[in-house]
Amino acid sequence: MPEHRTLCPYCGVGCGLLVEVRDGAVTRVKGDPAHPANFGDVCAKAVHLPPVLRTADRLRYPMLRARRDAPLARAPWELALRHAGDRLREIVAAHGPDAVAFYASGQLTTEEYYVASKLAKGFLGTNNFDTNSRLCMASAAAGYARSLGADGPPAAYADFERADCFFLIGTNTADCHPIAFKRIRRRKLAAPAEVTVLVADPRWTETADLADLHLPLRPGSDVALLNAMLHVLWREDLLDRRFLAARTSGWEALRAVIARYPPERAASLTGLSPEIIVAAARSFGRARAALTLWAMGLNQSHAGTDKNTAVLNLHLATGQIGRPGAGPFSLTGQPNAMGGRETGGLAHLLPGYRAVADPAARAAVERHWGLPAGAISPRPGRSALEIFEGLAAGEVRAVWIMATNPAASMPDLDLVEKALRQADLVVVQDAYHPTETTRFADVLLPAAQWPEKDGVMTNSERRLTYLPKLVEPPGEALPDAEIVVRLARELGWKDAFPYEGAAEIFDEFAALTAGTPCDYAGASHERLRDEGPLQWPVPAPDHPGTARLYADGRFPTATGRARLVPVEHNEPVEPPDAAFPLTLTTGRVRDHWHTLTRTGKAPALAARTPEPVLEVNLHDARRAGLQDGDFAEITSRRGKAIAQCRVSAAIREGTCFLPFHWGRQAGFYKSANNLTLGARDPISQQPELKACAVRLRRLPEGGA
Ligand SMILES: Nc1nc2c(c(=O)[nH]1)N[C@H]1C(S)=C(S)[C@@H](COP(=O)(O)OP(=O)(O)OC[C@H]3O[C@@H](n4cnc5c(=O)[nH]c(N)nc54)[C@H](O)[C@@H]3O)O[C@H]1N2
Ligand SMILES: Nc1nc2c(c(=O)[nH]1)N[C@H]1C(S)=C(S)[C@@H](COP(=O)(O)OP(=O)(O)OC[C@H]3O[C@@H](n4cnc5c(=O)[nH]c(N)nc54)[C@H](O)[C@@H]3O)O[C@H]1N2
Ligand code: SF4
Ligand SMILES: [Mo]
Repeated sequence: MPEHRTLCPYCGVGCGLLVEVRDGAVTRVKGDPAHPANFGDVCAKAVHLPPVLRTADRLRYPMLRARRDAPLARAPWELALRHAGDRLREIVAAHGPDAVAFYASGQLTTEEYYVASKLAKGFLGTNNFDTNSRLCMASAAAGYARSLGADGPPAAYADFERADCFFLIGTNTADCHPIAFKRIRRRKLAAPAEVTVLVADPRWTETADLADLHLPLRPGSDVALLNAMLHVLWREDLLDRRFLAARTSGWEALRAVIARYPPERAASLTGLSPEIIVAAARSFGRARAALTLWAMGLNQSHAGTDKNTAVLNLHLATGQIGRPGAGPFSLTGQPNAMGGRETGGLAHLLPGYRAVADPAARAAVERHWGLPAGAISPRPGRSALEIFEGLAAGEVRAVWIMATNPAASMPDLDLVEKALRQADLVVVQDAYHPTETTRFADVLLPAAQWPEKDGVMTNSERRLTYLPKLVEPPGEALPDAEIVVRLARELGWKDAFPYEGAAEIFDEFAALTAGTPCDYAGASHERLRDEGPLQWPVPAPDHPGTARLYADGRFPTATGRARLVPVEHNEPVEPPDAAFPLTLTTGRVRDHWHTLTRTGKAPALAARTPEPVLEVNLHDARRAGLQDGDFAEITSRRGKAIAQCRVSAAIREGTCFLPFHWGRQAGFYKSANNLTLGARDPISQQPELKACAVRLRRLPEGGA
């Protein structure tokens, strides 16, 4: 059987896959030994893709309802798109373009993102185009731009084999980026005395199992820990003075702040001992090459950008950047959240890491799109939560949702449902129906999913991989890019959306990245297919790509120096109190992906983790009268959830953990996002999904 090379559609590790297709269906998935992300390895989610691709709940035809109280009925494509187009035109005419918003996803291909954002920002004239990356990588993107001058993770997976200190903070790498973790573990086990692994997580996880030091800090206290580590390195003269002097600015102001974070003070803020903070700092400071990896434990916080900044301060002050084995390295969540950032898939961005607020950037993009000067609005659009708040308040009238399930994945689901009920028009493009979100659609459009369409995605290490179309989509489903292009033509912009296929869209976008930090003008579908995956920047067709950024010590700031930015510890927005004495943190399990539309239907995966489980510390459990295996009602200021308890010492006292995979469709009270809150970071606008106050009650009451 011939095997086809492609990319895994799940996490941002971006593993290459070999896919066997028989009679028009995917029959087997394994790792691609030639792909530099995984060299043939693969995790269970990818292996169990075949049974989830052609389920009975695949959405096969467009569906439509002209009245909210009518059921969705099958409609031809022409009618569905004409209806959506007419309604959009009416809403724009009556309320202006900012009454329309798009909410897209890190699971779209680069081409899909690009055309959708071109339609919204260039042609409909609204920057209300945001994505679920706002819940995911927004704080990392903001942190890199603030400190280094541009977004973009500087390091490469090849650094896993060269680092001698791994600092894993706010990442459960073993469960969430399993193949990256496998490489780290291999490095550690090959040289256990030489390589140290530090893990900072309020929970003991599979990741922490590899650690020399596990730092079970209080949720939200990362800045205190990171500042104190820098304090120790400063006090013990473990900084890179040459790098500091030649390559950075702002040391004096930063020193003044970290001077106030001795380990003893940080100990009281983090709940860790001063000794473990000192030990972690020394391991980091004495390493030849230190690599910090992080994900949602830092980003999903009202202080997410500051947490990122504190990591970058640590690396800049020690010169641990731009060298083999060294660097700050955010782990991207979704397979193409990176491509989203590159194509301007956030409400304040334009393609090529350009900013909406920058007049020169707007002018460059307007020229590329053949638009008159001033066509792109100078106002950044609404971020994800602001879109839904705007819908609930009647300020936004229409929302177009693509490849994301906000009625399960956003904080405070009551508000999200209210927003969707209140909207004049909800259009949803999904591969499955029903989902928590498709239930609210006025127009429901069937999307082709992996591997039913072609396109490009960028993984965590800036590597572009081409994904070919391997099978036909079911029924009348279409690639997301084609749906958007058809809509654009329906709205009258035929000439600006002339594409015959994804390759042309890619070329138009790649040309627009020329001269930007994420320059991949030298890439094309053909080159990626023939030569294999490439790491940007790759500015010319004969350029080999770039393993690591900032190897020359120059940063894309006005001065060429990286900026040290002092940041302070900041308590979670909703600290525990007498009524809600515990901090709930939420996240993932190894065998499920997000809102279960795919992994929930793989029998082997679903059987391993059929239900959400609440992790509770044994002291907290005793106070709540809970024993291992009991069912608990979890209450926050916004709602309730119910889950069976796993009582242990693996999670720090005062903290409990609930996975968020189960939405209300799986059972109203299984949803962690009944509880979470919409408070967010003032810079990145990323919500605080990792900390809200809750109380627990044993069910049934009194143990009957
Ligand atoms: N199996 C699986 N893998 C996935 C996904 C999936 O759904 N399932 N999704 C992908 C996506 S989109 C993403 S964004 C990534 C997410 O990858 P991760 O961020 O690794 O996953 P999470 O479980 O959300 O959170 C990671 C850890 O943060 C810890 N944490 C909570 N609060 C804090 C804090 O204040 N400080 C610190 N230091 N740690 C804290 C939690 O205890 C948790 O173990 O995973 C990707 N990979
Ligand atoms: N409490 C809590 N909430 C969280 C998080 C957390 O840690 N805690 N993490 C947040 C993070 S980091 C993320 S990334 C989000 C993820 O949240 P979502 O993006 O809402 O989760 P998914 O289930 O991946 O949703 C993807 C949707 O797209 C559909 N789909 C799949 N392929 C295609 C395609 O090719 N085209 C189209 N049109 N549709 C397709 C799927 O069926 C599914 O409905 O959740 C966030 N929410
Ligand atoms: S580690 Fe991520 S990219 Fe690699 S096979 Fe698993 S889910 Fe796919
Ligand atoms: Mo994510």
